[in-house]
Amino acid sequence: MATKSPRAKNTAQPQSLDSKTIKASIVQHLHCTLGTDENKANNHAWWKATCAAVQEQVLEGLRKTQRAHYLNDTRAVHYFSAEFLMGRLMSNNLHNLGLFETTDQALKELGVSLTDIMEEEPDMALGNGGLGRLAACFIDSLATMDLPAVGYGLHYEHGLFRQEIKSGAQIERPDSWRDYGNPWEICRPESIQEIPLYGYVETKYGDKGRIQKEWHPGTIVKGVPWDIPVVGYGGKTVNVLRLWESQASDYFNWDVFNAGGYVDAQKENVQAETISKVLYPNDETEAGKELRLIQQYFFCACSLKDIIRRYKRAHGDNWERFADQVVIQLNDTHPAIAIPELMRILVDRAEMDWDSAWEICTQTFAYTNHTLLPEALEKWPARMFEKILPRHLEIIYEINHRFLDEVDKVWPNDNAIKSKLSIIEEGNDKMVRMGNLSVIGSFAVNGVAEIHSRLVKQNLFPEFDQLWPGKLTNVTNGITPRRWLKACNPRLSELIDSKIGQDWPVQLDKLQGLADFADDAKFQKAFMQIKHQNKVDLAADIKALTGVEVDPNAIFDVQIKRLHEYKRQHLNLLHILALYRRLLENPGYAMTPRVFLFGAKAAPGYKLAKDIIYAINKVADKINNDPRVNQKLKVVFLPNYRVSLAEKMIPAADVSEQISTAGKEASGTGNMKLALNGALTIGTLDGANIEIAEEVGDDNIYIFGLTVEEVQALKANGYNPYDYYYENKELKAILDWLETDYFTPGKPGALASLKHSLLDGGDPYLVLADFASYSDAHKALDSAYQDSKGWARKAILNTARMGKFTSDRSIQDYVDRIWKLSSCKVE
Ligand code: T68
Repeated sequence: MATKSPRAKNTAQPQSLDSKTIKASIVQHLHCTLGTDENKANNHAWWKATCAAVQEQVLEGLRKTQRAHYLNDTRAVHYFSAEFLMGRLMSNNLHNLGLFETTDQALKELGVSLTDIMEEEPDMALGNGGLGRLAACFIDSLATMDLPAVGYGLHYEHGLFRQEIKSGAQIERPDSWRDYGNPWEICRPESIQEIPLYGYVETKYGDKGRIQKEWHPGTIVKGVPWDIPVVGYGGKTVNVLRLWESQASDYFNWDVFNAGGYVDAQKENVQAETISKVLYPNDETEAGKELRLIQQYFFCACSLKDIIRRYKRAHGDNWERFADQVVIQLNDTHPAIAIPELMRILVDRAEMDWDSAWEICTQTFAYTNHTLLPEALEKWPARMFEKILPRHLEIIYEINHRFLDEVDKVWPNDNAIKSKLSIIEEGNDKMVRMGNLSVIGSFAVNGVAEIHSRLVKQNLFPEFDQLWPGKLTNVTNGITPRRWLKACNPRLSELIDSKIGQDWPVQLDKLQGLADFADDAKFQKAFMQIKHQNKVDLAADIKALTGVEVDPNAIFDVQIKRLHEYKRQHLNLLHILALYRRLLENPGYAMTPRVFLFGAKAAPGYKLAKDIIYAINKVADKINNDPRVNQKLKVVFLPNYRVSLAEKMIPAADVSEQISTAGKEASGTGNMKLALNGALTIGTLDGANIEIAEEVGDDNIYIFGLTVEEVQALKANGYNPYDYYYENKELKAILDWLETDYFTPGKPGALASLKHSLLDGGDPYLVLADFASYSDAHKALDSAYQDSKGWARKAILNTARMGKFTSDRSIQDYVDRIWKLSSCKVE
């Protein structure tokens, strides 16, 4: 059952501003900030003027918050993340300030639609997917719960690529979210940092034979901070997300220049401005990408300097209280370089002895793991480290050396264990294992859902768990209900308000109160009418975006997430093909009309992922234009899936596809967003699906497929996908279909790579093994939908029982188990 409500206390107190005041402020900004007037202004100008008016309120909150934190000398968490997938901020800020309705009214009086101008805002797409969006939900919760916190990351000039679909295939275009400025951010030149790179290390002998190391960098780059205020719900605490932009510094390359050979020595070095140019799409082999390592070091070094500057302002040069005041959460291993960087600052700059410095470090850092996939565990070539960060490599060797001495005490002379736990992977090309460095340098390590954390302990880091019992723990992910219900689904939010009051956005367990109405015919009707209305809205968007007409009376079945084999969008596609075949073979085949909706970006270098997108689009074209079936079946791939599109799709979903191979999806968070909005999950026992099933109950979710244990056993016994291919006639026919030119006229074999990956490729994610069970689950789901009252009850109970998955609960878990933070009220 749901856990106790977290300590979030704010209810959104509408601020004292009335619509007249807001109106005046918007018009004032239209005139004096934008230099235009009511007659000339287009939606973009109205959007900017409204942002400016809202930002005035935001900045007042920011000033008060910073003053309160300073006066109280609060312990704070510093969330280090290479990604913050913020999406749009206008609606969120208005809701959190309690100014949404008033602003809506003010704009109406000016003849302007708030909904329309909100569409002017580009998404801040500074993240790939779940990991980046989690960071964004977490900073919303931190502010809402009045917790002192700073988010630290990179101010990418280009976020995740914009996806276009041309003749069915994904094309990547640059994302230019800042072309016309970002009204929410503030540049802080007073806090610029200088960051060294490259060069060499000099060994010096100081007093009493003390060895001193001095890093002579080859170049220095400038880190310019941009602050994005993060407004908590209720509008009291306004924290900051500080993102670093790289610029060439005045000292750029001076040393090398003076030493001669300027041009030659610098040719292969990364230029300063390129560091924060672009976000790397994930799922690529990252080893070897020098710029990516520099990005990581650049934002960690800037952030640490910033933290230390703030600490010293209050505590001078006395480091004793550092770990009492500062906790740094590493969002995956991407910021793990912060560990040796803090060691360098303490040992080389503050001249602290190693043990004291290590004590501070290991009391400061905590690390969140987001994946078990071996290819996603970060490793960097040692020679790349040596070139870019020569002193850090030395420090890493020293950390490792001392650590392996400890290992030897527990497992004497056991070289196998040592080589497994070592930060350095030996071989022709030595590698630095960032996961091992993160575990060794942190005081806590967490996975992101129960099952994932168990697998982190049992399979990924079992010896570390033995070495430091209790260090490895779980914090199940969550999502902010402010964005993912209140703001994105206003109709449902209003209905909920009318039944259980207005506290649920900060006390999500209160949704349980809706369960009392799960069988109430009137409530069911209202709930399902809202779903229908949301589907009507989405259908209009689909028509506008793709030209495809879909019927809001059909089941809207949604799979939205990054494209990856382990997420198995191709399992969904195979099932769609099965339905298509069944309808062709038997026009009377009984099924509820269904619209399958996809949204997914593939990493540009991930060939099979792009082939799957192409296959979905080609199958969609065929089905949507086949009058024999298109009254019952439609397939739509919505291009450029992103936060703002998710906000439109999620409220309109009936069915949520969460179909990863068991053991592969660390948690998932889209699963939570969809269930919160009343979609029923069809899913495997993987990641947070397991906990969702526990909460909503077996009758209200469609679970299918192999369990983690069954996956392991099947693989251990030698999985042969051909067994399923020959066994299951329907499956064979579908796979063979992909080799013809039925979906790609004149181009036979254009979809064949899918079939090959599933047969000769060995089907690494057991798509064929789970197919029959998946198909059965869909049949059960379809017949359940026929019973409209039964379905309404299930949908309501999904919403009612999602309280556990508020990110406020996740943050409270971090506070209690890891951060040991206290809240600080801002008056
Ligand atoms: C996701 N990871 C997990 N990674 O896949 C998902 N990777 O199960 C989980 O719910 C979510 O994290 C939050 O915990 C990612 O999103 C990345 O985006 C990524 C980015 C760069 C490099 C590697």
